[in-house]
Amino acid sequence: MNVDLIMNELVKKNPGEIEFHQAVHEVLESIEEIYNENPQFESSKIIERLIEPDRVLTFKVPWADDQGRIHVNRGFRIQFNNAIGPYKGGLRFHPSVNLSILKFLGFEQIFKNSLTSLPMGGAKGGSDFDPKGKSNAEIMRFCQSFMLELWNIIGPNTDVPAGDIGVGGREIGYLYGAYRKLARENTGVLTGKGLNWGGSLIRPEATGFGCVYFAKEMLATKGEDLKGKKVAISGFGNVAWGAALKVTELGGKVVTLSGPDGYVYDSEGISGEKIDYMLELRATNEDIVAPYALEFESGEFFQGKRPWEVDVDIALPCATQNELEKEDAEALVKNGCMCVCEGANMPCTPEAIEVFQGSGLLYAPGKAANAGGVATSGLEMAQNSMKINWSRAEVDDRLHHIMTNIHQNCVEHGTDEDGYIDYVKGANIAGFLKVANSMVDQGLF
Ligand code: NDP
Ligand code: 2IT
Repeated sequence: MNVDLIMNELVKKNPGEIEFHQAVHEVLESIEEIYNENPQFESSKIIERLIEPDRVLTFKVPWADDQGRIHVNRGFRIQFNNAIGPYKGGLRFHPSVNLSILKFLGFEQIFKNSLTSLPMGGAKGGSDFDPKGKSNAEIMRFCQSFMLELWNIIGPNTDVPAGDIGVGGREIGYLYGAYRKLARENTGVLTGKGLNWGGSLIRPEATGFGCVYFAKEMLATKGEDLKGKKVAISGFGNVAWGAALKVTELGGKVVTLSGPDGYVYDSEGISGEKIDYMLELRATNEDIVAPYALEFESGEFFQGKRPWEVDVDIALPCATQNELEKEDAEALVKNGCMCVCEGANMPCTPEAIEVFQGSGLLYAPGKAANAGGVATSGLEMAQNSMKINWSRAEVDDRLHHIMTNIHQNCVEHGTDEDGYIDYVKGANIAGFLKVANSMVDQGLF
């Protein structure tokens, strides 16, 4: 494989899709060596087949607002690869959603799902619908219209969507209700469902919990743990919330959260009712964190700024892609940060990652560190298939075990000669090998 040649071809074929190019480039660089050592990959043209999605569906989503005005959004589902299991991946509702963003997310999902050790292929979907300022009734009508197109191509053994930015428990509920009506069946077709209708305990917390379990393993390689550590978290959504809960439980102190409007610094730590307040903020559909500083005296709001300028031991970017750039990375390193563990998908730019790895700091990419969300989705699917519910402790134990296992896999495939653990390389190689070998075994499709 020649990385430059493949990238040139990819850029030519998918012009302007910069996030997709970025995600593919990172994987190619990591797997180049192992790919070239295994001639069956080249003769089966595995990489060329992996970077082209199996299929892309785009569709119209018309809906009426509370005043009766009609709007039209675009819906997407990208079924990227199902070599190791049914297509699986979240739905994102955000005005920035386009083909490039969903292709980067769908591509990453292939490797992430492979790392979980559960049988799940890679997919992603969503819409450029903006939930900001919408009423519950509007969100419901939008979800119903979205599902009117989607239901036909998903199913418990074909494609199982879940949440992502802008899609949480409420949206999964409306989507599931519409699916059940259209398909005339009640099956485990979505994950992140409510507990009363097929959901799994721990799924809401899973991405954040998993990310912190992963950070704990990273710290242990240096003989460290979370106790007494100051932690910067970005975002205030589902992932940020779960991470804040687990950091606090393990004795760390969360000092920031953030939104598109800026960040909040709380020197006393964001714990207890302050973490519960994050759910309230998210449920307002207003998409701002500034009210935190009005609600809690110890909170200070920094408009238009990012939390990476704060002096912390650990950084958990949990908001969105490319939210931590080179200058942010330099600031974190300068302040003595020892560990950066990605809760979001691709939140650090390639230049920021270079700074982290160059400084020898512990850095883990989202496809390994945030895999706990989709892993617990896989556990929800398993429970749905068996028609039983596991206890909170059972799901949490399994999640913990899966994250430890992913960490071990990264160490095995990513440890450099000088002992530095390159988690990017480790995650990409381990995730890739299982999928690539499965594709070779199953012939040309
Ligand atoms: P949520 O919608 O619950 O929360 C995301 C929050 O981050 C939103 O409030 C969003 O606001 C905010 N945000 C977006 N951009 C920025 C920014 N530039 N600065 C600060 N805040 C921002 O989504 P999730 O918590 O589910 O997802 C967060 C990240 O985690 C995403 O990258 C997602 O792909 C990833 N992820 C999610 C998983 C899950 O199970 N939910 C699993 C694995 C990864 P706004 O809408 O205005 O942008
Ligand atoms: O990015 C992700 O892994 C998710 N949004 C979760 C996907 C899932 O199917 O649970």
